[in-house]
Amino acid sequence: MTKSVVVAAPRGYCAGVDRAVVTVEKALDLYGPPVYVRKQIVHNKHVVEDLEQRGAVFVEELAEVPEGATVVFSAHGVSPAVHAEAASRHLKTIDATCPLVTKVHHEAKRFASQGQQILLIGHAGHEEVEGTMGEAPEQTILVEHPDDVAGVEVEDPSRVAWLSQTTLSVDETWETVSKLREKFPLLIDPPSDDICYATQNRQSAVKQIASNADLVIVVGSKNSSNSVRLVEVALESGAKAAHRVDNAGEIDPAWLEGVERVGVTSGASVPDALVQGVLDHLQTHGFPAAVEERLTEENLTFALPPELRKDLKQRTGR
Ligand code: 10G
Ligand code: SF4
Repeated sequence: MTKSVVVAAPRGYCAGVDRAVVTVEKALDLYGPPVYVRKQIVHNKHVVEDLEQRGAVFVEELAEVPEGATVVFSAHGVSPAVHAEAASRHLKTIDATCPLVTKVHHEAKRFASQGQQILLIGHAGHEEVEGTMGEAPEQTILVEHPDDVAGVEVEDPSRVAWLSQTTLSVDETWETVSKLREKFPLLIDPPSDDICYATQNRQSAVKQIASNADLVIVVGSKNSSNSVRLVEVALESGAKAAHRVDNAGEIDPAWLEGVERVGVTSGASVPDALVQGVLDHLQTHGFPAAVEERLTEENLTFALPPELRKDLKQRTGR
């Protein structure tokens, strides 16, 4: 049996996650602990635990933040109602919403101001969906799955547009959109893709390694939508088995029995050290060193939130 391990690239941190994590780190340096963060800054257990140890305090709602304190909004975005609540409680806010999520918020506002009804493709209860829906709650209908299209009722079929969460399955979203367009032929598209470059690249990269794999291991937390999608995409692309783990310690020895070809990747909120931990684990269990299969390069970076940059500049004089 010739064993092999292929690790996909791109994988791991996207530009929006990197910016959000650095935002909390810099805020801790600049203002000192505690720095409050509304919701998990990104959906990764290890990132959250690490920042907690450095003095970040994660809260579910703004009511838990003391009057006048500093609070960071997570990368997934918040609704205008949350901004208004923060202002009314005199909180100092730093908005770490990914600029690519903000772009979708702008699209929602623009469609709503044109009198369009918005069909938002996404998952109920996910923070990004709550934030985007909050831009035009009266005019937005959530569509979770292609099978839900049959039950969608709109006020005027000639005034409908669709938008989506940034971390969905590309293939399933196109299925939903084509069903929506069959039902509403005048459906308006967003000006550019809402599913972001990082989601698309990680799904395309896992497809490449999955078709030939007996097992695909996806590193990511269970509430990380994009990580969970990678497991589904791996299975749909031909992997014989695919599992998500938070870290190497969660690998079940039974998964490795009789397995020759292993693929490894990680979601957009996952530090690469955790992937390295999985590769090391495989090596100690009889597998060779991993070979990377890279689909494309990623060079995108985002500037830190302006409110933080302003304070950093005042501190450093630069
Ligand atoms: O995949 P989701 O949206 O659950 O988030 P994540 O924190 O695991 O990954 C980064 C993606 C975002 C911040 C959503 S734009
Ligand atoms: Fe931004 Fe995409 Fe990363 Fe979300 S997954 S934070 S939209 S780059």
